[in-house]
Amino acid sequence: MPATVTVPSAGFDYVKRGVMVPMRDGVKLYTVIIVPRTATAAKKAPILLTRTPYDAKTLTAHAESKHLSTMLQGYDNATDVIVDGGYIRVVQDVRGKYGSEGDYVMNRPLRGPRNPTPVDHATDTYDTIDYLIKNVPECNGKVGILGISYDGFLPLMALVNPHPALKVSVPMNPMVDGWIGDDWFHNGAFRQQMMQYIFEQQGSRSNEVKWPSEYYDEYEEYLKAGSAGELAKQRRLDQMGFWRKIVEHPSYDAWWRDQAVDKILAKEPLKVPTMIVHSLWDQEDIYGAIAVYKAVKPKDTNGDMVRLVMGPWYHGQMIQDGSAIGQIKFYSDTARHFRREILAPYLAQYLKDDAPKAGIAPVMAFETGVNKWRELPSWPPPGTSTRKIYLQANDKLAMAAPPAAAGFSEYISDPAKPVPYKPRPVRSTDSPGWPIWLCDDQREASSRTDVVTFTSDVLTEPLKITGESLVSLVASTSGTDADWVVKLIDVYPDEVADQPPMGGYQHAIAMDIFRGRYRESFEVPKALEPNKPLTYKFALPTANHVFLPGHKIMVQVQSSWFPLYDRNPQTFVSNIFLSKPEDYKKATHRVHFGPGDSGSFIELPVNQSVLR
Ligand code: PG9
Repeated sequence: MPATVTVPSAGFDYVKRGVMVPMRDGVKLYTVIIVPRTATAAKKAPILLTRTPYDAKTLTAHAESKHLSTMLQGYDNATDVIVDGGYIRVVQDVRGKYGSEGDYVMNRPLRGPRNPTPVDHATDTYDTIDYLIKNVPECNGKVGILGISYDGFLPLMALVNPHPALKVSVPMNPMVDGWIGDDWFHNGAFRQQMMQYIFEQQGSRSNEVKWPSEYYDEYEEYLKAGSAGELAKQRRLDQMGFWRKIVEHPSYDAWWRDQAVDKILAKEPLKVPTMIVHSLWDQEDIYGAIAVYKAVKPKDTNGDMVRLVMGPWYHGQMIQDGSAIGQIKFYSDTARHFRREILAPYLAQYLKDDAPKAGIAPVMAFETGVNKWRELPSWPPPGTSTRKIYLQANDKLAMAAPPAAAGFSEYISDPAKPVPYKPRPVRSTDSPGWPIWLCDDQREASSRTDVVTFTSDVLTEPLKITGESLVSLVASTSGTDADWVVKLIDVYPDEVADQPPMGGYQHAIAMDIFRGRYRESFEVPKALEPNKPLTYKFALPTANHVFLPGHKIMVQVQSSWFPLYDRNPQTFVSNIFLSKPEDYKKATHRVHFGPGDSGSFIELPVNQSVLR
């Protein structure tokens, strides 16, 4: 082997440099700077920056090709936009990961009570941009930041005291609030398949220490272990600081609230134009983008600072093929449309010296069911009003108020046989299994005895929903704690002419889980009174969907979603992470219905606007 190897670069259409960029505390961050030859000649190209904990070198080295378009293939590169736009591409490892110096803290909080150091992602972004505009001579002095997920959380952190050269930010599928509805918990139910992520992400600088497991099927692995805390003990996850924090903070206390990025940005002045990009079937961060939109939009008094894009995608699908998710087809490449017609002109407007105004509507939302992009003034759009749909006797679902008699549907929820969230074997790293599970056929669930279903008559008119459906579930348990999973489903007709296997498909439009102990307060859990009908109110993720004539609406209710969510022992314990095998008990669960609003219903954000 040669001591060093020289890669021939004659004919390459870019120049790549790897530099260590100094931060204000002396720590240096590994940064890949790729300058297209066109920019070398023109000396006026803008920079597109992505900061990442996922290895800058790999993200910019798909193949050491002559051509930038090949080299940037892979995770978190909107390759066509970057290459066709002639941007200087910069990808940087965050402190403590891969080539960067310093210590790594999971979603490092801003400086202050939760972070006693003088640095955070806002200062690191500021220092990086300052370095880039002074040390990349081909740059026109304008920088944009973009990224997906963790790399989408970072463009949001960049908005805190932003550098004046930061001209635009595009957070895509950002992780915003880890407790309410993004990666770590949903409404208090723990997403235990993230334990593996924590182990590998915090176990070593370059993720070379892997989660030790003898199981192929994670359903088996998590069930055998008992509680998430017990599995963590077996796998020595307690070595990782972030895991210890999670166990210390199972409820929504100040530790979580202080780090919620939407709450942070609500207090910051709006200085940088921002396009928030949301995936309607985001299996990882379905909460964050809309939460940030709600937090910052009221401050956008001139209407020129905030844009929201909603596409029919799984997590990160906007940089891939967006023609379908699993069986659900959209009949055009929605992701390519986003990149070409929305993202590219938007970035150009703010970053290029001579680009025209992009004229992107305040909200660009893909409407599923009719499969069309809509240009909207706001979200939810004008014309949205709530309409209740009631769970009723005989497995019925109807807008008409339920008849006078009260009643219930019941099932036994057995922690020894939790409801799988997707067909087994379950593997968190499975592709395409994991990315598409929110669109899996829900018939698997509806044929179980521990899932209750309520179905409407066949629709004769289209029904469009634009926004969050609000669940008002009246339910009881014979135990003292319980989880409630509520799913709003579009049931296809028995015959689908252009796609026969879709006959009768149960396509989930919005679903989420709520941990019963947080019914009265997210901060202070409380035991449930056995056998007492109690009301659980929570929002399902945003939808922009038309239930078409010939389809039916279905609501399913169940009490586990395993192994993604840890099992509720159904016996109240002070910390579910520490629950013991004997705490896990079968319980009888009842979903109640009744006259007026006394029973269970969902408030649908119905939109009357004309369908074209
Ligand atoms: N959803 C992933 C993540 C973000 C933030 C914290 C932990 C995980 C991701 O895809 O980056």
